[in-house]
Amino acid sequence: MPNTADILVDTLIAWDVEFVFGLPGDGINAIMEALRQRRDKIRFIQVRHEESAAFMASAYAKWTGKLGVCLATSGPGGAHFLAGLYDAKLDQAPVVAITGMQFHDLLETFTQQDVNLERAFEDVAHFNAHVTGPEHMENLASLACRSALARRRVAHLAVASDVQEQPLRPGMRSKRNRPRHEPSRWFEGRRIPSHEEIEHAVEILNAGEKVAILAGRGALGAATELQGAANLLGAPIIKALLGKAVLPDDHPLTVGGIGLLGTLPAQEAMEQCDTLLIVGSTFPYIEYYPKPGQARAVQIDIDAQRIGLRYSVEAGLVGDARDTLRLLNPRLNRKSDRSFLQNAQAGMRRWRDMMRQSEASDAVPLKPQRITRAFGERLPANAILTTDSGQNTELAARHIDLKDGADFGVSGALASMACGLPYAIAAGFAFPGRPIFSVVGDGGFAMQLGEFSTAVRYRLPLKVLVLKNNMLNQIVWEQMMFMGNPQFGCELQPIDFAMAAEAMGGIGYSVSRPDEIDAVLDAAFVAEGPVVIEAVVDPYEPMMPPRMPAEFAENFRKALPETPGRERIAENIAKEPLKTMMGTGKP
Ligand SMILES: Cc1ncc(C[n+]2csc(CCOP(=O)(O)OP(=O)(O)O)c2C)c(N)n1
Ligand SMILES: [Mg+2]
Repeated sequence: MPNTADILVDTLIAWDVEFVFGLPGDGINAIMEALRQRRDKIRFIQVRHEESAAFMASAYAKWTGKLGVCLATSGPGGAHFLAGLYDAKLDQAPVVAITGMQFHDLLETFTQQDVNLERAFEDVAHFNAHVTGPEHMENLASLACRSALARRRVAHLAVASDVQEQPLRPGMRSKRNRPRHEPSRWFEGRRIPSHEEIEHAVEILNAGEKVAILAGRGALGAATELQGAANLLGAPIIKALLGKAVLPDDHPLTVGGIGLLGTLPAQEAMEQCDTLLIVGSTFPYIEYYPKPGQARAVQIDIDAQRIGLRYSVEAGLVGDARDTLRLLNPRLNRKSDRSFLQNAQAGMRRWRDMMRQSEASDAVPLKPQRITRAFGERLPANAILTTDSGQNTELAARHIDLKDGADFGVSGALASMACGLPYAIAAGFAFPGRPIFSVVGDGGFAMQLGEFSTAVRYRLPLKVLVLKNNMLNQIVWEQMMFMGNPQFGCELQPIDFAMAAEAMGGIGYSVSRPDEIDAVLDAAFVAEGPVVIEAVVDPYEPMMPPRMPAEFAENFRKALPETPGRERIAENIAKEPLKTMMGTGKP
């Protein structure tokens, strides 16, 4: 007779789960055994930290649209999941998290590793259940899979370790629990908006004179339709960070990213538009949207709950982006006045020239823009790019041009440090054979440094650019700009990341001068297997929004006199592009 763990793993297999990211422990020994027995049908991917496993499950789900599954033992193992699971919750990724618990009759007795993970995950998990036996698992395993996929949220199953070993027993089933009443698949309906709502949206968009489009992750896969809408509406496409791969970065219809790590023409398009079409995005920074009342807005989102989340929209189109745009586009009139788009395109040319200036600097210490650009220029069209949370995110967003066919991923709404590497590793399983690249900060990379050995173990074609500024740099500028305070608590103890990579069986390079870049990258890009390229970069290179609000600029000046490295910072902000961003130069 199968036991609870067998039923769980068989159900995952029936639901087409190919990978389980996790780390063993005595709270999940029976599940590990069930996985071992089925290792030709489902792969257990061993991580070095359960947080990474949860990030990998989240990322895998985001990369593929399929279930991401992670497994951790009772107590500390499950507790380590939390950040990764919140990443899935906030970015709406379908994840099934499985945790062990103590023996069922010792729960809540302060026994070893007695953490009530069901209670601990109450907020992060949309579906959250404590499995009481094999008959119960028959129901809950499929329901967890279906819940995660249908709601695009985290489903959590906690199973006491002895319960995992219990076999299905005749006579133990309750009267009402008929066997085999759960299907092993889920049914996905296509969602399209009503005819009336489409007509309403058409009226708004056709009436607009300066239409901007904000496209996010929900627009992935709708590039053709998005371009169709933008062409008809004469509308520049602003890409929220998670929508970076929606269109190639040098596409004439896009003005790049928005927000602290965005571009000036994207910000100006938001500031000047009279109509906004949001496609598959809930980019969280409300202050970067048009002012309330400034623009009439239409939003397309698969999730009705998220329509109107950031901006008061008049027409809400609940549906898949591609299907909805296909209904919308034939009804849109082609705008004869193209000036709004043309101005945005001219602004984008100026912006890109300005970026190229900063990327051309011969300064030592190396400018992070220069090495990021050089790294990015070598990416093939089918590259997968991940980044972390920090100034490195801004550098990857602004200075790497993704081509048609690339994919991009990062912890979005959670914006968690230490996501870049697990996202990259998950890409290795989601897209076997494709080259993977990651731009991370020294702070975030150090948090889960040991996970690099997972990339080595599974021989993933991964190249990690570590921007070593020995600083939690984004926070330096936030403390200054947001608060008017000098940096405090942001310096990092330097780590030799090239040596660390070698110590883990990978390949490590270090670069600290512009004249070394080509040779180092040439070698790194032909090297097989996981590679770390440590770039020692200027710790005093500010991270700025495309245009400093007056309040930020004032705070910045207030904080500067007491900030370590103030002379170097002053030198840096006197140069482009920071001069323009500070409002002291012209783009
Ligand atoms: C887990 C986590 N802790 C703290 C933060 C706040 N935070 C955001 S960016 C950042 C600095 C990251 O430093 P590093 O990885 O070195 O990147 P850099 O900004 O220097 O490129 C911090 C501390 C966060 N986003 N996530
Ligand atoms: Mg750093």
